[in-house]
Amino acid sequence: MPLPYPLSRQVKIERYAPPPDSRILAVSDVHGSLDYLTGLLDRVRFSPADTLFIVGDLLQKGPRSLDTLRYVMELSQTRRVKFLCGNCDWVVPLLECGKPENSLWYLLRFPNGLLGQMFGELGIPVGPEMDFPAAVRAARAAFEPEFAFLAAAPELIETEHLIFVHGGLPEGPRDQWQAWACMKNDAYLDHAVRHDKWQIVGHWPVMLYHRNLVNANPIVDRERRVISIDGGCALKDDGQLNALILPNEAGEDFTWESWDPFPTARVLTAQPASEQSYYIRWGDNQVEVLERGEEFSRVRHARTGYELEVLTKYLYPDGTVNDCTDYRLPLTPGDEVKIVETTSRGYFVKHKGVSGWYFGELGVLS
Ligand SMILES: [Mn+2]
Repeated sequence: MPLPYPLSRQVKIERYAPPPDSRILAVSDVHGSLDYLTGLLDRVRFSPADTLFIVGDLLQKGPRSLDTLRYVMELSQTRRVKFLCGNCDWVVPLLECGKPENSLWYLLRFPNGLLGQMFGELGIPVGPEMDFPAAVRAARAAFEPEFAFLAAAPELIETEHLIFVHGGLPEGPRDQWQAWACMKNDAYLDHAVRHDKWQIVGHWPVMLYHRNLVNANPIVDRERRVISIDGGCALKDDGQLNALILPNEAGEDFTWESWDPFPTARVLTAQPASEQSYYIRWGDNQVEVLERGEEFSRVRHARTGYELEVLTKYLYPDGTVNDCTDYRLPLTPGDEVKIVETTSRGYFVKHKGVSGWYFGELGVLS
């Protein structure tokens, strides 16, 4: 079925040449998590010599969309920041597509998103009875620079060696690439289109590509020349924001830095990896509760029959469960970990971007 306008609109492509000596950084899927973005930019010592690509989904789902947008707009005044739209940033085209009820539905589902925060600043109450078109008109008048910034952004930026696109490249010839298909291109690594240039994509949290453990680090697919960088910040409790660091010249010398807000600790006792484990993730998270406890419950994953213990607070009333794993991390004394959860049985931690359980002793880092 053909997509309705504006979803069918051809992708807006910007060609850009960073200065030859510039370090290239790529960040995606900030989703209104301003503290992750500022924390990460501090960590990579983001400077005027760098070029920062923001590969879409700057907004929505997280707590501070409007502040994050304003921060990036301000940063763009003094630094080289190249922002391209993801499906969650496409506020202007979706408002113009003639279906305000879709936008209202989205707003009611995510009242703390960009529009909700604009309405909040204007003192307009959000609810099913609101005059949505009038509220949008008021917001567009009051937040003219913000709307203009979003409307001006392309959905794809191309340099001599690199393509930055939120979801991925659609099949078919370039003049038929549709904007929406470039942004909302789910699970791209499962069907990625090979291109001469390296593609830097976000959109699909990278942990969803792994089966038995949770790994938030960028995935470099050298065969198809795609790097997927969405570390699940704002969407996953143990997520992180990744900054991919790329060479400006042709080359495959990629590194990355990550930021998350979790406290750091030092492993004191050794622990071997679990022999088997499973990762229950969003979209495939129906479970049967076998034994409900106050802190932990034993569940059976509906599709696979795999049984594991999960935190009871992760169980949802509709029979699904928050993302979780029973993976036990292989750790040796001296390893640095981030503490995501402290429980009576042990810790749920991250080690170098991989999440799992640790049942030994931790020393606090000063
Ligand atoms: Mn997205």
